[in-house]
Amino acid sequence: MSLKTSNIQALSYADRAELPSISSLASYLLTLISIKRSNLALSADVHTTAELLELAETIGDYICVLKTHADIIDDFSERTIRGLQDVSKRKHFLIFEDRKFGDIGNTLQSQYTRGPLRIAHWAHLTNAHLLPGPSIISALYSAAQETLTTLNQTVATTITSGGSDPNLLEHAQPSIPSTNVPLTPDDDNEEEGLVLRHHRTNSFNATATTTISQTYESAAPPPPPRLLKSLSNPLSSGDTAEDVDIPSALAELGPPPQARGLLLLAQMSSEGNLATGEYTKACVEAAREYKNFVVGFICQESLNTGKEFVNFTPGVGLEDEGEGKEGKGDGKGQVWRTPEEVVGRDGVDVVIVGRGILKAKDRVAEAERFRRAAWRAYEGRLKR
Ligand code: S5P
Repeated sequence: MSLKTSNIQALSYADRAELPSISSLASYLLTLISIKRSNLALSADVHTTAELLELAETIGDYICVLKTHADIIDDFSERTIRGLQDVSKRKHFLIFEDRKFGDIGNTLQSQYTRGPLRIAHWAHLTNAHLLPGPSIISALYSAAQETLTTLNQTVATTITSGGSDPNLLEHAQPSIPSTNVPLTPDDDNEEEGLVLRHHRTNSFNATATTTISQTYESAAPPPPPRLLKSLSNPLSSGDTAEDVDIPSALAELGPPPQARGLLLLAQMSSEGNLATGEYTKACVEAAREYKNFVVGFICQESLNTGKEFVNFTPGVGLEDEGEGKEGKGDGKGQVWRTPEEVVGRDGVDVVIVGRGILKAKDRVAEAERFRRAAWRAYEGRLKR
């Protein structure tokens, strides 16, 4: 049985964003893609925070997703996280940490939420192999839910002093900040989203209230239907991003929903990989069980049996590009195909491009070339 579906080719991204069974994050992403007219994800495989943030800043307008490998950034820190979040809000793209989880549930929950990377705190999307079994999905999901709850929790502490000594409150003060709230090293930095307030009075019955709230993302409603309607026929408004009023549409769309999403590595781009056949089918089956969390797949062809999953494909290059490429591979197992092959012919949704852009002399111009090529391939598919 082929996993491909033929009718997926006929539905626009905006139409799919409205499917009743789609997850809020997948719906948001498909709408974002439609507005920016970009089905391009940048694989920002660089080694410093400065380079990562510069890439995000300069390429951000051309992409729908920025993919990171946080563990290859030499100086990864809270500054990296905050910088990325700031650019992703201003430039409107989702952040995808390419962690490729593959351990047992108990271990990966810690890997997802703890340590210097704390991925669940900042990455809208991450990915996993299904090798350990479907419990990998439920374990990541519950860790994501817990993290979101903690990130957005508001702590209000009221202390009533019964004594006459006004210093009592001073003594009580240090116990106010709750230790189970994930305070960041710069926890007094209001601009970055954490608000910490102490209201004190010196009166006999003193009340101290500490409010701690995170403003990483607000709970956004689903994309407005009117917006989706105006986007649902992408062929009517030309193929350049300049043809649509992107800033107003993005303002209308608002921030991403308060959610985390998972991509299952159902197929891989590297030569001789074992993610094929029954394994790929098992990934699709597992995804169907967790539609509220699994946003889609890392794959090489459309696995979109229900149309609500978003297919991401790495291993993409432009035919005419020479620099950094050795034929159609990198000599280390990677195989590159063109946007026309993967989007136009094989029906995937988003192309993931790393070195094709990173090794170019003019990265911005190259990102725009990839964006156009991938968007044209999508439009061509819709017309067929
Ligand atoms: O099968 C895969 C899955 C992934 S996520 N093949 C891949 O190449 N990737 C990732 O996509 C890989 O880790 C790298 O970050 C990116 C491809 O980079 P490029 O430089 O070859 O475009």
